[in-house]
Amino acid sequence: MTAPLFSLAGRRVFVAGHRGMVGAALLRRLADESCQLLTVGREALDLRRQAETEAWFEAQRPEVVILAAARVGGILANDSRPAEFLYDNLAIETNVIEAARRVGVAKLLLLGSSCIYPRLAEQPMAESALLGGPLEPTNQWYAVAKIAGIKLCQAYRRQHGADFIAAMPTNLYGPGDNFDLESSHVIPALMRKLHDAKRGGQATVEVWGSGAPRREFLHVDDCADALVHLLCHYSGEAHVNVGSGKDLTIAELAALIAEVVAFEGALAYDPGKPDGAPRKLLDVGALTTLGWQPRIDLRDGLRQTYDWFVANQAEARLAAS
Ligand code: GFB
Repeated sequence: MTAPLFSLAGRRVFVAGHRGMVGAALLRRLADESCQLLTVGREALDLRRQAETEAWFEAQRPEVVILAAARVGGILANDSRPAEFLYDNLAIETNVIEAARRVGVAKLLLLGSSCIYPRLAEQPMAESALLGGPLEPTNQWYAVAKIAGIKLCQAYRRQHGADFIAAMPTNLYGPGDNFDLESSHVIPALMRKLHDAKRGGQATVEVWGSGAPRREFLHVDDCADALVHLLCHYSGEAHVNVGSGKDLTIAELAALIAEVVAFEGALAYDPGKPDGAPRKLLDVGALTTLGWQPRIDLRDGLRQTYDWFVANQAEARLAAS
């Protein structure tokens, strides 16, 4: 392992979005670093409001910022709430990045998503595939906002010499995920549906789409570890993909979750629901070269997430706002 370029020791580190799945995983991971963590709840600071955001930065003077606050959701939420996905994400990014520049933040890491790449990008998708073709229509709004975030980091590097970097994680899952069936991603949705079907003695569970799309998944604790690695070992204009480098079909995933949950009934595919992008597998060569590897295998990660769901159902079943 090469010596770190940047040290978190003794720094005031602001995790924006600490109540989300990624933010919470970052707090767990950063507890191992000798840094001072800063967080603020949505009720005390709305990052979509520029004046509030700048005043908070002025008062708190963070030295490092991890921008994990975002309007996120699964395929249906993205498709049905385009204005929120575009406006909220653009507002959060522009406000946090400009506020960070104003107070001289030493390092900022913006989180994006693998949906920034063209719908039919060559697989696995290298960082250079950005803007090479049309986006997947169901999540183009979120994708455009996240592409703007990458470009903001690049622009602030060029014009202001700011050390702002961007990471693009693949589809994430883990404890603290959103298990609301209308707005969640596929893993928590299927886990909840299969669990309820098993408990209720239901014979069939509905899986959206054809089951044919391929997706790559990364456990959120692996993601948090990769993000801390990038903060300490990377400084550059290019965004960096964060993934496991392995994918599977939604049908294979559904069968695996059924096994973890011990659901023995049938899976029924609903072609009336969207498939989304046919495949989203990241090329993780850049991150591997920087010395990072995932540790949590999908089956183990699903078991651990299911255990968390069973133990925290009251909290997990509440819809994320
Ligand atoms: O996880 P998901 O909502 O997001 O859906 P995307 C992945 C695939 O799982 C799609 C299928 O083909 C869905 O049709 N699927 C099957 C289900 N059953 C279900 C179900 O019960 N619930 C859900 N949600 N899906 C999102 C983007 O795309 O991925 C976001 O919309 C973001 O912007 C995120 O990039 C990581 O992978 O299709």
